[in-house]
Amino acid sequence: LPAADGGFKRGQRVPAVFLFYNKNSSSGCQTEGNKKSQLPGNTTEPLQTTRTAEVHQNSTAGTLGPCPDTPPDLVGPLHVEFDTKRTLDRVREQVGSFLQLGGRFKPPNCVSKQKVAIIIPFRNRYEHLSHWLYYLHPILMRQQVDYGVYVINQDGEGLFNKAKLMNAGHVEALKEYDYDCFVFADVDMIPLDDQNLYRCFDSPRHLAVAVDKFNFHLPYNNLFGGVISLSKDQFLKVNGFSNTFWGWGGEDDDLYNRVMIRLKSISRPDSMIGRYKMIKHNRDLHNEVNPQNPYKVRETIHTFKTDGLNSLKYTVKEVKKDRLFTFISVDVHVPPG
Ligand code: UDH
Ligand code: MN
Repeated sequence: LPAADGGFKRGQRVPAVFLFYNKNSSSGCQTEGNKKSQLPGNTTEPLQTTRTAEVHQNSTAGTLGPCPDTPPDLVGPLHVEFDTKRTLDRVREQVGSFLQLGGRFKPPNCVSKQKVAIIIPFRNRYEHLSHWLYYLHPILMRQQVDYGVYVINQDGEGLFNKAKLMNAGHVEALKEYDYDCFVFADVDMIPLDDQNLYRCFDSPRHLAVAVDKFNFHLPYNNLFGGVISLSKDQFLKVNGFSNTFWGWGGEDDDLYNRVMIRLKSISRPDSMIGRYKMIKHNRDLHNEVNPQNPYKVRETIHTFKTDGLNSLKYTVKEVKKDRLFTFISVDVHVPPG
């Protein structure tokens, strides 16, 4: 892969145009960020990874130090609105010049501790994708992440399988770059605070803890969906997602079970920092609630060792490099009937 300079000159900072923030928000939010949530397994320490390889790579381009643990250009609460005139073309004009082809970015003046693949399960949601890219690229740049955005499209009209798309995204991203952290993000989930770091932690992390559609509260304590992060090692330890959840529901609870069985805990940001807007939408065609899925969630303990990354089968139909993202269309082998 080419050295990702992200269009910046060495020493240049993320442009001020990306530092927009919510003028209407109350200033009290910032201090909330220091409170630890009461959840078991909560940890605020980012995962430490060995980084000898990247140091050598980057040392040819000068003497870049490691990025600070707390990115200096974060602005806190964000103003988020879904302008209907926003299109991929416009977003490409607005943020494209800071990216390498395929939606890749590296901070220009420091070396990130983690290499993060953002995996978005997708079919026929281009309007949502425009909003996601418009908001997330600048946030991720301010967070000084070395990242790539992977839109994993389910080919065809068959029953949707979000979890299998996630597994395929993990495998395909690793073919391109030595990612050590995976953020699995629904295309309609937009964070409301850039202090919610898109990186990996000592425990698998649930980032979307306070979503507007649930009145900014966790609907149940074991919710582990919307936006989550797992290190490569954590994801391998749980054998990824199940491949067998067709239609809507349950795959996130099954992953939660896998994490609890194998890794014992999850982490979450504080509920002020972990705020999200979900873009309003109707239920998609061919992603109806599957009444069998809740029964499957009770069986995780018996199924996870043989149903997951080690049993994953899919066919790549197309790989396209957009400026803003890598689009990978996969046939997930929808069962007949
Ligand atoms: N997704 C797609 N295309 C689809 C289905 C799902 O891209 O056809 C992806 C997308 O990333 C989405 C995620 O899968 O964010 C989760 O699917 P979802 O947004 O349909 O799930 P959610 O729980 O909604 O948000 C369920 C239907 C709610 C209907 C509410 C009517 N008021
Ligand atoms: Mn949704």
